Amino acid sequence: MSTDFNNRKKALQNRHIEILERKNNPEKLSNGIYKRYQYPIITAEHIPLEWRYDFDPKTNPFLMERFGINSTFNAGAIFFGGKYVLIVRVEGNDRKSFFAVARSDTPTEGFVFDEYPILMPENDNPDTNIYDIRLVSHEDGWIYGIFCSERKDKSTDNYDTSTAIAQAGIARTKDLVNWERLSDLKTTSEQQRNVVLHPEFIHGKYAFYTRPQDGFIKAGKGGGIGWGLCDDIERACIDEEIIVDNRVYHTIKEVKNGQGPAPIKTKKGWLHVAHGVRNTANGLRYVLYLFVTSLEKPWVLIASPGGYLLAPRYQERVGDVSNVVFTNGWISDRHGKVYLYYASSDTRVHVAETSIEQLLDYAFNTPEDGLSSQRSVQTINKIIINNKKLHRNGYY
Ligand code: M1P
Repeated sequence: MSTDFNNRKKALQNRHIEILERKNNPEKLSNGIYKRYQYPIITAEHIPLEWRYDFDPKTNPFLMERFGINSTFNAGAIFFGGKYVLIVRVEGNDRKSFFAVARSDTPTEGFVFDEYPILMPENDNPDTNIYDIRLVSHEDGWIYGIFCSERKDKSTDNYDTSTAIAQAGIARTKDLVNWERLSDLKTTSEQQRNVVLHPEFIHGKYAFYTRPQDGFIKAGKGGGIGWGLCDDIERACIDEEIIVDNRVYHTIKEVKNGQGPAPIKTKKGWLHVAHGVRNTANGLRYVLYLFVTSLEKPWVLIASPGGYLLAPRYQERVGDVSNVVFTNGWISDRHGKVYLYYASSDTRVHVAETSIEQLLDYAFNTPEDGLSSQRSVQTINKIIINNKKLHRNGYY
C-alpha cells in the first residue's frame, strides 16, 4: 500500500468523522414560530465512505470515488426504536434516487447511515426511479412508506426520453430494514406524486392524501391536495378524489402544491405541512405552508394561515434545483416538540425546531391570505392600530 493511498484514506476518514460529529446549534433570534438549525443535518458527505470508495489498493490504486453521491434530500421521518430516524432520498451521480436510513439519538445532529441502503423490492412494473418517501405508523400495526415511483411514459415516442409517469408506490415494514412491496396506488389520475397515507382508519377504510395532476410537471386542469378512501391496502384503489386544499391564483401555491408528511393529530385538529409552488421569471419557487383539518373530517380545512411558513434563504436557495424547500418528514415528541425536516434546493436536509403549541397558534392566529394587495395592507393596518392602542396604554 503506497503512502499516498494511506494518506488519502486517512484524510477522507478524518473529514467524514468531522462531518458526522459536527455540533449543531439553533439560531439565536427566530421568528417565534420555529428555530432553524445552523448546519444541514444530512449532506452527500454524510454518506458512508464504504458506499463510495473501493478501499482495495490493488483494484483502486488512486483511491478514486467509484460510486459518487450527488445529493441527499427529501427525507421521510419517524421516531423508532428510541431513535430519530430519517429515510433519506439519496441521489447518485447517475441521477437515480434510492432510500437510505439514517439514525440519531438526538433530533438535530449526529445522524449516521445504516450499513446498507434500502434495496426496495419492485413489483410487476419495475420503477426507474423512486423518491420522496412518507412514513406513517398506521393504526393497523404496520409502518408504511408511500413514495413516488417513476417510469418512462411508454405512450410517447421512443425519441422522447424525458416524459415520465409518476405513481404512488406502497411498501410496508415492521423494522425499517425488511420491506414488503404492495401494488401501486390506483387512482383515476394520470400522474400522482406527494401521496401520503393518513395514520388512522376513516369509516373503516384506509385514507390517502393525493395530488392528481394532468402532467408530470404541470398540474393542468388537476392539482390541489386531494383525499380519497380505499378498502384494501394490498390492492389500493381510490375511485373518487375530492380536493382538500386547492391551488389559488397569485398565492404561494398558484402552480401546484403537495402534502408534506402525514399530519399530526392535535387537540384542535390535524396539523398539516405542505409545499406550495409559484412561478417566477427565474422558474419555480417552492415554499412550505401550514394548514389544519377537522379531527372528525380530516378532509375539511379549519385553519388556513396565509403565506408561507418557511421559504428558502441564504445558502438554502442554491443547489441542484435552486429556490426550493420541500418536506416529507417531521417528528413530534411526547413533550409536544416538533422537528421539521426539510430539504433545500434538492441538495441537503435541514431541521427546524418548533412545538405543537406554536404551530397551532400560528395556524389559528395568522391572518388568511386576503388575495389582494389592498387586503394585505388592511391586515397590517389592523395590527398597527392595535399596537398603537397598546402603546398608548403603556403595554410596550
Ligand atoms: O424539484 C423540486 C421538487 O419537485 C417535485 O415536486 P412536485 O411533486 O411538487 O412537483 C418533486 O420531484 C420533488 O422531489 C422535488 O423536490
